[in-house]
Amino acid sequence: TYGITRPKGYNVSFHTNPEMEKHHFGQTHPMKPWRLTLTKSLVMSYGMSFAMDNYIARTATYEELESFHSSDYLDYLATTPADDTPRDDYDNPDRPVKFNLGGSDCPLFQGLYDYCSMSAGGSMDAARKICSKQSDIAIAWGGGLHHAKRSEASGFCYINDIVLAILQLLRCFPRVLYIDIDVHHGDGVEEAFFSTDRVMTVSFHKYQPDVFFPGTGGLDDNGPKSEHNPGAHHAINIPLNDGITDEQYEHLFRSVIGQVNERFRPSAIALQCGADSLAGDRLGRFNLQVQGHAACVAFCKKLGVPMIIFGGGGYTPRNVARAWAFETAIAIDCQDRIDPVIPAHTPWRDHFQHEAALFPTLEQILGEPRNNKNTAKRLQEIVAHVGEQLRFVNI
Ligand code: V1P
Ligand code: CA
Ligand code: ZN
Repeated sequence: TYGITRPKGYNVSFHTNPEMEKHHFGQTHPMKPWRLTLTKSLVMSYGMSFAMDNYIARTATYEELESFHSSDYLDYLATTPADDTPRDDYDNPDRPVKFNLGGSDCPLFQGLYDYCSMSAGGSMDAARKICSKQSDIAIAWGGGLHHAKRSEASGFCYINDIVLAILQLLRCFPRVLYIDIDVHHGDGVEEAFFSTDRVMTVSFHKYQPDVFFPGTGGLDDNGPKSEHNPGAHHAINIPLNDGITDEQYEHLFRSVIGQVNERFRPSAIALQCGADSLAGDRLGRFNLQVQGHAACVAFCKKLGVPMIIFGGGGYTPRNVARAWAFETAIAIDCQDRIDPVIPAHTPWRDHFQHEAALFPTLEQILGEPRNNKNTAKRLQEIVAHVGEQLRFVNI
């Protein structure tokens, strides 16, 4: 064993549902729910489970989903084909696309409604454990589906489990800070809390309108600026270019989140850890290593407020599992204890017999490095802009 023990003085809970991982978006679709199985197998093979409270996530009820989504949308989602429906019914290209369901990004697949309620159930369970103070950090890698809107699916996301979880947190905490390190803009969460000053959203993402999904989240987009809107200035966007490195990202993250923390004084944090910001991601464009990505988790943990950690994007499954396993280790404070060499006896090696030799350590990711198009000058401008926005924020 790796001698991993429970952290002293605080509790970490881990929320998963093995049924969720069995769902398929389709052969060519980049979202692979089995990356969750891979993550869990790596976490378990290190013995990290002994240091956490492990829960099988409930499926969220219709009423729970209704706390954010419209009943029109939920009804349509609920009547999508169950397991025994012939495939040609929902594979039919002439079927009208309603609520953005059924296109290539958000396909209708077998058991879709169950998949969504399990993802949401895990995140809501995590929020409840934080509210009841039974957990100081709650981990829901099956959540983090930040693009879903009240009545619309978007970018592989159908139910916005993050919004549902934050709504739970708002019952017990005055202010919630949402941080999103997925390579895409966290538009659904941002929009949901546009009109409240009790949630501040901060998304770091690649920004290139008309080229990179979803195309929103420019530096000046800080929420509707009406005098009567308490939520004005409570959306922070960090638009980035291709190829950002660990060093730049860590510096930026510390400066931005450090300032935000001082000004907004969150009573809880919701951290979306989309792993598509890692180097070598099939959809992403950044050059982050596991260290750079995980440094964000470590920094947030040090702020000392209760936190939910969500998954999100991540399209090179072996790298997703590496990052999320390492971030789980940070949550339970055993990152120095885990042997960086992937253990020989785990399903990990069976999955990647060939790659295992090429990717010997948990920390290191090999991916074709992308040209870094982020200048020091631009990053300084971004930090300065955040400072100016925060002057409008008073608690
Ligand atoms: O670019 C688009 C849409 C489709 N075009 C009409 C514009 N969609 C993206 C969606 C990315 C979603 C990211 C989700 C997350 O933030 C949270 C879970 O990570 C897209 C891309 C792309 N390269 O950006 N869809 C697909 N690729 C895609 C590829 C193959 C099959 C189906 C979808
Ligand atoms: Ca983001
Ligand atoms: Zn993403």
